[in-house]
Amino acid sequence: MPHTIPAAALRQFIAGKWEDGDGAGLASDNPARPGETVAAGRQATAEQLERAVAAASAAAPAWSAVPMHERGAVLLRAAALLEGSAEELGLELAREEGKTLIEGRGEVARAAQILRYYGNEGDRPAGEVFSSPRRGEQILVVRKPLGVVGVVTPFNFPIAIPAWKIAPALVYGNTVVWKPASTVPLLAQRLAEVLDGAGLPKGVLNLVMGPGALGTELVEHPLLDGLTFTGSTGVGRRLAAAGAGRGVPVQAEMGGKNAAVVLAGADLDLAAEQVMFGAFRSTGQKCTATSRLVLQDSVADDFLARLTSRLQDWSTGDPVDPSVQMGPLVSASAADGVRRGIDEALAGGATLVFQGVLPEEAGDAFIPPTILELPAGQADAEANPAWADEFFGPVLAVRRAADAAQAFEWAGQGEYGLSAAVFTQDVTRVLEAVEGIDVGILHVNSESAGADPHVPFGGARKSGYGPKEQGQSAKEFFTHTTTVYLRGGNPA
Ligand code: UN1
Repeated sequence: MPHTIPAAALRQFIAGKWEDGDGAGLASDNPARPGETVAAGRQATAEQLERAVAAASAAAPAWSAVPMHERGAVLLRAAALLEGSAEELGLELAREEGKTLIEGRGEVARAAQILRYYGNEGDRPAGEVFSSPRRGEQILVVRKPLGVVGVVTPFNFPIAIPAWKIAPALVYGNTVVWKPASTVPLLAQRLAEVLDGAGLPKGVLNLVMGPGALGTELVEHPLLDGLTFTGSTGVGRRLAAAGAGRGVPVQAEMGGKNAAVVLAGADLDLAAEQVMFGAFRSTGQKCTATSRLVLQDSVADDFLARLTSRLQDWSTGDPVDPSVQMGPLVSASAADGVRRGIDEALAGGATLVFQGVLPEEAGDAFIPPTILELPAGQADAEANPAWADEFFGPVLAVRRAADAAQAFEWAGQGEYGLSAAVFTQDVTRVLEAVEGIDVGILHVNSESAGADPHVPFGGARKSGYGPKEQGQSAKEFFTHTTTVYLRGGNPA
């Protein structure tokens, strides 16, 4: 039983060695079981961060000289190791982060898939050849690593998001200093152990666990050549500004306030299922989660009846129980913030359409699936925090639109522009949505969350800064180019 599992020991990984942190205490707790410590140790100090960056810097020239094919082979071995541990790691993930066991295992499998994609990148083109306007010349665009890259990752995908940053960083020849969210240090350690076990040379990957301040120290470090971040817009912008001040590139994936639009004529059962997944899987803690629902008036009541009837069977509870569909938020304090948001939304005129029930023993980190309908008046709806702000929890804010044009306008409102979902069977409406909703990711007849490793991932406006992640856009961020004008030494 999970209660009897002793807390795992947390360690830092610096210059190829596992060592205790020298800083303050660090522990991760099971948000579903107050008082249960999942992992414990000590934070890294500024001195340990310094050694981590120095190790990454020292390892950089040799690692960039390793053929890309061999760098990819390390990632392919890591993918296989990760797959072999999916059961244990999925359980640890559920205990430390609070997502369900099925989602936890799924995330480990996804991290393996990401490692495999970038592992195979070792065999794909590493640059480009252009023709020259001059005879006897070719132009090569050669890709080179940035050097030492800082990786700062959030709690909500403790293993998949780090994999999709670290894997491209490594295969394109960079070395890494990684600072994970301090709520999920154990899963960070597990991924670092896997990469270490797969044969990464010393110093190529370094892991420092500790407070957010370490992220700032990283980006300000004179030996750091780039930083990739996923998390809140506030922190992302501060890190981006600090990077810009030093002239180093920063890639920041930040918040979302993603809408699902359900139009007349859509398959309402399919839409209800997908909206439920988009809004409530992972307890709504995805930057791609659906938090706005815009319903065409003529189908609104029918759709809400189908959605709420599905949610009646959606149980919230301890995520390691296989019969449970939704676990707690990552912590009681995260849940407090969401509860405050719900109260403010209700005070601002929203009405409660649906709220699931919690088991009696549920602690303070739990919030049931919650659907709020916003006031009909446009100004009141748009000022409502459930419409304007990212709650990062299981809360869906509903509005009714007269037609598709109004629905798309509302779906694209605000400063965020990460993802959207449109449910329709009319291809004309699909084309209007592609043109009319300014988002980085648009799903047609599927939920707003989800990402494949070979295609660009990222948002418009307040949701993203710098090159997008994944696929070939990852190469854009993790490399710079040397354009080589190449002629023979002895032109005719
Ligand atoms: C997904 O939609 O499955 O922080 C992935 C996040 C995103 C990842 C979403 N960067 O939630």
